[in-house]
Amino acid sequence: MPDDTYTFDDVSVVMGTYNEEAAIDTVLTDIAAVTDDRANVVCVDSSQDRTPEIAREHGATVVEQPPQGYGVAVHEAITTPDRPVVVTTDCDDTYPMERLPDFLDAINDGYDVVSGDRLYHGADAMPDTNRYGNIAFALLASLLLGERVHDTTTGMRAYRRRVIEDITWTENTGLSAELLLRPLARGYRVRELPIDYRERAGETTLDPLTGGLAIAKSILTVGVEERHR
Ligand SMILES: Nc1nc2c(ncn2[C@@H]2O[C@H](COP(=O)(O)OP(=O)(O)OP(=O)(O)O)[C@@H](O)[C@H]2O)c(=O)[nH]1
Ligand SMILES: [Mg+2]
Repeated sequence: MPDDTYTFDDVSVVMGTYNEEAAIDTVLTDIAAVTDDRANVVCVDSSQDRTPEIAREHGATVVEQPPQGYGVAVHEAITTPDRPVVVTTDCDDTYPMERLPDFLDAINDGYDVVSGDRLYHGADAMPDTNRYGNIAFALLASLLLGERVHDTTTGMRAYRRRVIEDITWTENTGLSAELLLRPLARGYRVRELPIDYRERAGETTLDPLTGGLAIAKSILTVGVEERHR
């Protein structure tokens, strides 16, 4: 096997976890099963419930952090591992961990960022407001980038660690969009991979209106900044 072909020994799966007691056992069990227990797992945790204990029982690295929002947690999560491939996911059992091999294959095909596109298959499990919001975010981002993107706020992506290290990240709620837009604007090889999306296990902590406005602002800020670089 050539040196530049990665296996799950080269992969870290990382996530923010905020009171995900209802889902974390399933998510970490799925990751272990599909990666033959070879991916290392990092949870940046702000929970008051048993989430961090469950994560440790699964052998995950747990970094504790006061709750400061999605992007603060995920930024810590993506910059913690030292493995060459970093995969993000949410810890609410919405993303198909059985697709991890496809994400790794696309990295091995030469892509720098592989982004799970939930809207391709219709995202029936997504609340209507979120779905229409996500379609609007993708159109706005496509307009600013001059290139069609389909799902800017997906939580499931694989990155070559080099991309994460080469770029300065500024957004919080909008970090997911930023993690797609800046690499695209800078000419990294980015691929969107259609994925299924399931209904969330456990309660949401996100307010769709304030969250949505923050994401729209991030897309505008990042889009305009990248055009003027
Ligand atoms: N550590 C930490 N994790 C967070 C924080 N906010 C969100 N998360 C985690 O980040 C991931 C994404 O958050 P979600 O609540 O699923 O956000 P979403 O997918 O946009 O919305 P819903 O799934 O509809 O609730 C989940 O695993 C959360 O537990 C935070 O402030 N701190
Ligand atoms: Mg979620």
